[in-house]
Parts: sequence; structure tokens; C-alpha cells
Amino acid sequence: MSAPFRLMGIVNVTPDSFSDGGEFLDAGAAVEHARLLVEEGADILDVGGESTRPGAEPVGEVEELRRVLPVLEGIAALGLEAEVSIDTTKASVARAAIAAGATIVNDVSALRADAGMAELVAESGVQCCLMHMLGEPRTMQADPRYTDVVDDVKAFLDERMAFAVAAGVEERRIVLDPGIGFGKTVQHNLELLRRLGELTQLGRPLLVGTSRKSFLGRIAADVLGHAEPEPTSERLEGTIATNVLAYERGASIFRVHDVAPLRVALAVTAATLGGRWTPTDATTT
Ligand code: HH2
Repeated sequence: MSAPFRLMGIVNVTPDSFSDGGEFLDAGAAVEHARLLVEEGADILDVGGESTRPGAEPVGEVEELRRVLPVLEGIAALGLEAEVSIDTTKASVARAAIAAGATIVNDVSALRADAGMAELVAESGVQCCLMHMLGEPRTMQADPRYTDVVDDVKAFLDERMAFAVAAGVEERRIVLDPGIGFGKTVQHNLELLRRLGELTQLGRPLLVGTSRKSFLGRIAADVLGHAEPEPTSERLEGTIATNVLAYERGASIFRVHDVAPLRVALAVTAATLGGRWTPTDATTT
């Protein structure tokens, strides 16, 4: 039986991503990283050429294409057993990525940033992830406020889904994402995870991205008695805890940097919640 969840491995081709900026800027290194992620069990590779970390400056279309296209082409040439997703808010970048084999558009603006994006997704028949973000990356962490963060995010996702469907995107191709860390305080992130089940009422698969995010570094530092947030390399425990919880509350796609440990953690969670475990190799007991 195939796993009841999908792992989306992160391939950032940026100089400034919050956790792995600059590591895979070279196309060859990024493609090799993608290959390793698939070997570890990634079902989807999410390729992005523009950082969306808090305070990040926007990247122009030419530069974004220069970063991601050789990587997308390199991944396609390897013929990996994974779907490819393009993490972009620009229709031109998404179009080129689709031509290079991407089958998912991961738009953190939920089709708001580029007037041409909805039409592109509709006509190309790709899947599309609609994510909640309050404000824009440059300013989103400046005092975000909600009436009720879960109700507000839910209403937003419902509205964006209706927008996408009205633009001709088939509902069955839409995935929804509460946008952990995008215009949210630590409390907002925790509340969204605690009540994630409420978002399943929207009737679409839920994607979550908590991997190595700063709220995990802040909680870990508090526990350990450190003054500064734990570095991104030390946030695996929090990443596992939040993804396990999100699975239990109905999420099915997990956007992560560390595919291998998350695959094991989620497989154990799924087996525990299901009350049974069927070994892949029948000789194992
Ligand atoms: N988070 C990031 C980027 N893209 N897409 C979705 N759907 N959901 C997320 O939570 C999400 C996302 C930020 O993480 P990362 O790519 O590691 O960092 P950066 O934006 O700095 O490149």
C-alpha cells in the first residue's frame, strides 16, 4: 500500500532562503540535491528561485528564470520518480516551468500577485497550491493581526478557491495551505496547527510547511535556555512534532527540507493512527 501522505522536498535555488540560502545556487548542486531528496522518499520536488522569508526583497523575472530553469531541466533529464512543483508567484516563470515538466504551481500569493496566473493554471491543467499569506514577504511579520486566525485563514482559502474555480481551474486540482509563518506570530502558527482539522472542512487536501521555521527555533531556544532562536540546522525536532500533529489533524502533503526523518516519523504516525502496520517486505515481522 502506498503511503497515506506525500512528501514535498524543498529545492531552493536562492542566495537568501532562510535555512539553505546559497547552498544550492549552482544548478548542478541543486539537481544533485533534488536527486538525493527523491532517493530519501520525496514524492514532489518544490523548486523555488525567490525567497519568501520575512523581509526578503522581490526578485525580477529574468533572474528567477535564470535560477530555476536549468534546475528544472536538469531534474527532467534525470527522469526522477517525483512530480515537480514550481514555487513562484509569476505566471511567466510558472509557464516556463510547466514547459520544463512541472505539474504543480505552488503560488504563495494564492493567484493574487500576477493577473495571468489563474488563466495559466486553468488552461495548462496543472495542480495548484493556494496558500494564505497576510501582506507580502517584505512586511508580513510586522504586527500581524486577525479576528480569529483559523476562521480568517479558512475564509481566505475558501474565497481564493472560489476565485480559482471561477477562472476555470478544476477544483480537484486545488490544494490548500494555511501558510505557516506568513504574516503570523508564534501564537498564530500554533493555533493554526492546533485547529488544522477545521480547514479540512474546505474539502481539499491540505499542505503544510513548518520545516525549520523560526517559531520552532524560538520555542526550542526557550526550552534550552538559549537567548537566541536555535539555528535552522537545529529545528528538526520541532519540524517533526508539528508535521506529525498536522498529519493527525488531516494534512496530507508535507513541505520539508529533511525528507528522510519526516518520512519515518509520518510512517510511524500513520501506522499508529491506523492501528496496523503492513510491512513492505512480507518477511519482516
Ligand atoms: N514556505 C516557504 C516557501 N514556500 N510554499 C507553501 N505552499 N507553503 C509554505 O509553507 C512555504 C512555501 C518558506 O520556506 P523556504 O522555501 O524554506 O524558505 P524561503 O522562502 O526563504 O526560500
